Amino acid sequence: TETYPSVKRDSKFKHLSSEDITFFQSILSQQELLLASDQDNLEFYNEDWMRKYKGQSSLVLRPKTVKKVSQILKYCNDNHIAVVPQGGNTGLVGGSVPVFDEVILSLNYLNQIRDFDPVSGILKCDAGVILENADQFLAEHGYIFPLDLGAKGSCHVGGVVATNAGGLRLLRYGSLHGSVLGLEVVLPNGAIVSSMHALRKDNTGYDLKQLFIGSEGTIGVITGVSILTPPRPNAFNVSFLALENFQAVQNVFVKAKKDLAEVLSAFEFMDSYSQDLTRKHLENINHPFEEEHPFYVLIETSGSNKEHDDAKLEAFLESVIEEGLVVDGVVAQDETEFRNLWQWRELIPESAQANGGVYKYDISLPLKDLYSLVEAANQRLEQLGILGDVPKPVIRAIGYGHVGDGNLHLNVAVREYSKQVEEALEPFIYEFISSKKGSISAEHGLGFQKKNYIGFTKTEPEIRLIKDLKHHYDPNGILNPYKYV
Ligand code: FAD
Ligand code: 2HG
Ligand code: ZN
Repeated sequence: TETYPSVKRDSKFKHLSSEDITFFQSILSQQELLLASDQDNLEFYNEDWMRKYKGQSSLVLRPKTVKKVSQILKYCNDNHIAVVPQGGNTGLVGGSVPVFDEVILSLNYLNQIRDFDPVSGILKCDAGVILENADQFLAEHGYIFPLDLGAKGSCHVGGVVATNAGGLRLLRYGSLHGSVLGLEVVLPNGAIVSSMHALRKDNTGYDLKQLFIGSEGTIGVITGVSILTPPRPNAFNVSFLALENFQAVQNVFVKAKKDLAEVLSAFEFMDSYSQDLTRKHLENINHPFEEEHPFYVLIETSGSNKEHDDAKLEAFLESVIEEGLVVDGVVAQDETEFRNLWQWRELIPESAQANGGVYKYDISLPLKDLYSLVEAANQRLEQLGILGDVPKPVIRAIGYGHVGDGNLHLNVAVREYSKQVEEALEPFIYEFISSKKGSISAEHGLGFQKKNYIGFTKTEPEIRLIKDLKHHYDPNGILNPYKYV
C-alpha cells in the first residue's frame, strides 16, 4: 500500500473537531455516519480495490437524501474540511479514497430508482444505485444499461458517470457523454443543481452536464442521473478465437465491423500472458483452448433475431478461418458457456493482482501501435533484470482490452508494490504514449495515480482551463484534493 511520500497534507484543511462530529450527528442518523471507533467498517472505505492506495479518514458519511448531501457539503465548505466523494470504490487510479484524513462522502444509501419511461427508455435514478441493480431493473422492462463492466456488482451509476467509464460495450452503445441526458449535482457550496432532463435534443446554451461526466469528484457530487437506455437484445452470441499475431487481431476487427455490422456488440482482445495468469487464478474452470496461442479475441453479437445473428456469425467465422486469420475458435452453446467465455476476459483484472499487486496503465493508442507498448514494457523490465522468477519483483507485463475502442490495458503483475518497479515503469510508459500521440487515460481517469502526468496528454493551455474551472466551482478546493487538479 502506498503511503504517499510525495505529497504533504495541506494545512489549509481543518482537522475534524468534536463540534464538527456533533454537527454531522445532528443531521444524520446513526446508520448514516461511521466513526473511527468503527475501524473495521472504515477500512473498506479508506482502501482502494487494488489495495494500493490507503487513506486515514476517521469519518464516513452516508446520507440518504440529496438535502443531506447539500448540508454536508455546505458545512465542509464553510469550515474548510476536505471531502472525498465515493461510489462503489472500484476505481483503479486511487481517486476514490482519501489521501490523508479527508471526510469520505459515500453515496451508498442514495440508491433508489426514481423513474422509468418504457416508451423512450429514459431511466432516472439516484447516483448510488449499483450498476447491476440498475441493469436488472431495466431487464424487467426489456431494456439494458448502455454500459457494462467487470465491476458491475459493486460500482455505482454515479461512479461510472463521475469517471466516464467505457467498459465492454462502448463499441455498440457509445460513451456516457452521449447517453447521459441529465444530472443532479450538489456543488461544494451546497447548491443543488437539478438538471435531470429527459430530452434527447436540447441546444439551449452550454451543455453543463458534460463537465461533470468524467470529473472524478473534483467539482461537484453527482446525486442523480438521467440516462437513455436502449432495448435489451433478445439474442446474444459469444465466440472466443485464437490468433497468431496482433496484425491478425486488427484484420479480424476490420472484418467483424464489416461482416457482423449492426449485431457486433463487443470486440475484446487478450494476450497469452493475460490468459496464463487467469488460468492460474481460475484453477477449476477449463480454458476454451488447451494449447496456448499468442492472442485471443472475444467477439459478442447481440440483436433481435437469433437465426439472423447465428447465420451472420457462422459465415464470418468460416471466412476468417478460411483466410487463415484465426487458428482456432469456439462459440458458446448455452447461457453457462456464454458466461464462462466472458469470464476469461472479465476476470483478468482480478487475476493480474492475485499474486501481490499490479501496476495498471489504461491507454488509448492508434490501433497499429496498441500492442507495441506491452512488448516495450516487457523488454525494459527484462533489461533492468527485474522480470522473472522469485526473487525478481515483476511476474509479467500483460496486455488486453477494448480493441474496438483503441483501448489497451497494460497490467504489470508484481509480487509486491515497490518504488523500484514504479520507477522502471514511470515515466517510461507515459513518454511512450506521448510519443505516439495517445492518451494516458482512456477510461479510468487520472485520480491520484496519474496526477503528475496529465501533461503527457493535455497541453498547458488545456491544463490552465481545467484549473480555472476547478477554481470556479470549488474555490476552497475541498473536493477530492491531492488528485489530478
Ligand atoms: P468510485 O471508485 O467510488 O469512484 C471513482 C471516482 O469517481 C472517484 O474519483 C470518486 O471521487 C468519484 N465519484 C464516485 N461517485 C461519485 C459521485 N456520485 N459524484 C462525484 N464523484 C464521484 N472502468 C472502465 O471504464 N471500463 C471497464 O471495463 C472497467 N472495468 C473494471 C473492472 C473491475 C474489476 C474494476 C475493479 C474496475 C473497473 N473499471 C472499469 C474501473 C471503473 O472506473 C469503475 O469500476 C467505475 O467507473 C467506478 O465506479 P465506482 O462507483 O466504484 O466509483
Ligand atoms: C477492464 O476492461 C477494466 O477489464 C479494468 O477496465 C482494466 O484492470 C484493468 O487494467
Ligand atoms: Zn477496460
